[in-house]
Amino acid sequence: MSLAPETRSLLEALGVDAARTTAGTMPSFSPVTGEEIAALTPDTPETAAAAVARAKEAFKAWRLVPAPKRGELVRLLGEELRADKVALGKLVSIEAGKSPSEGQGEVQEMIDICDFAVGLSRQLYGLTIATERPGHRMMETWHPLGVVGVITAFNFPVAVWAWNSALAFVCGDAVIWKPSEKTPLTALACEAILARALARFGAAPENLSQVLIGAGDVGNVLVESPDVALISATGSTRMGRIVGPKVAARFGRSILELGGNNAGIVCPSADLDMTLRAVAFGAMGTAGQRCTTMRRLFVHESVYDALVPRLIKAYASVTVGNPLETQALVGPLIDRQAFDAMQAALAAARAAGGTVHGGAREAIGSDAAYYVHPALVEMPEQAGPVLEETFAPILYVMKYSDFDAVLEAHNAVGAGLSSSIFTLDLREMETFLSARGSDCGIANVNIGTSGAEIGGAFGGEKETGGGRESGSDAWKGYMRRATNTINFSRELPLAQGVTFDID
Ligand code: UN1
Repeated sequence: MSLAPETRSLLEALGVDAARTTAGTMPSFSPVTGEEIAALTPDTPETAAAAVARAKEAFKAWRLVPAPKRGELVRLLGEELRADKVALGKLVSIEAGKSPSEGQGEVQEMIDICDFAVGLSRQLYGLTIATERPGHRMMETWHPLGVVGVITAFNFPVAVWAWNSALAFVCGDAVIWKPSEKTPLTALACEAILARALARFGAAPENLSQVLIGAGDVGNVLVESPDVALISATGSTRMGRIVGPKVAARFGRSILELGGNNAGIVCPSADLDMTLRAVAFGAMGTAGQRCTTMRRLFVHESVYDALVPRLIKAYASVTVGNPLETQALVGPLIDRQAFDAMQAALAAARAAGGTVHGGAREAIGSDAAYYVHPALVEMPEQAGPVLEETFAPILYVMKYSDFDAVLEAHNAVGAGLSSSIFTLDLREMETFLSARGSDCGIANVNIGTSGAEIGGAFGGEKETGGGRESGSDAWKGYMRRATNTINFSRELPLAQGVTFDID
């Protein structure tokens, strides 16, 4: 089966100009078959700089459009996404290797954030604050911020753009998107879908949204440009260590959504049937390539033998296969590099005393596609590769006996994105959610670590970067706040009782 013609007709149906995907020097591969499906013309640092200049102009006009009117553009984007949900979801499956259900789930996440942002466009509230001076009023105003540079990873090739763009548009910002070089086609498809919404909207400035195709050198222009007010970057902690300091050095703003090393704790009272299903999806779903994937599991010694053998069985029976041709729950890894990293982690786990179940490559399709059976590794302790994020389906399982000690072990890794506790015990649950509990940005009870809804703020602490995207008040990161004090009296009282009388 050759995916190239199928991809081309899908791109055509989505409205992407074929000439942009066939004539270039930058190949694009599908992890489903490993074959080359497109050849694109990459941007250069020069074209990226020109995009920044154009975005700056677009921002100047867009910031003056009333926010609820800006919301109308996002409402239309949501409509276009609804119309193209199946096609875009399929392209996500081709380019990122997701199952059809997960590919479409990702587009649904885009639709959800559009709906959220439309409502938000009438709720960009500031506070009115009591002042200590008579005849004065103090308030906060939220203004558009500027040009937002969005850098995204291959694993959520479209949803993360939508989280950022839907909010940025209603907040009055212009967007430049640098998608992963592993998933340029879905980015071009989003650009085409947005173009339809913009055409219907009619009144948006040119270049409100631009896409830059290319590698790190192109993204670096956004990172270093003083004209890009906010960098919202999703990817590895390694990437964040490069991007974060560069943006900070120019006093830019950043929202970093980096690695996760997410854990679950299974307590004595846990509903084991439910826990089993939650762990299976959390650890094996999306072939372990979510930043929220469950990577560590602490199981209380009293339920270890009731749960872990069942989990090992579930691992053995999970279906791995071509997401376009089968109903398999687990699709391919993104590329060879991911496969090599997984095998290296498994070797290190063995060396550290781990017992590995699964993890072998499966001969599916051509040699250039990397399908693996998910691995469950029973570890004697949390050491070696367990402390690091490996972007592959490996779940390290450890036994615990003491609740306080397991909380400490839970937090004893660099990343701090997502976490779960499985318990029916109120004390354990509340402790896990308390100040001395999980130190992650997401802490769940009786559900897995992945699959967050868009309504909550998404992101995490420590090496996860501290940024928050998506719901709640994450929009504040995309606007600038002004504190206004207004004197409507005939006097000029100074704050803090200071006097400064001139004749
Ligand atoms: C990511 O992996 O970068 O919570 C994002 C989840 C999804 C988003 C994941 N809603 O798993």
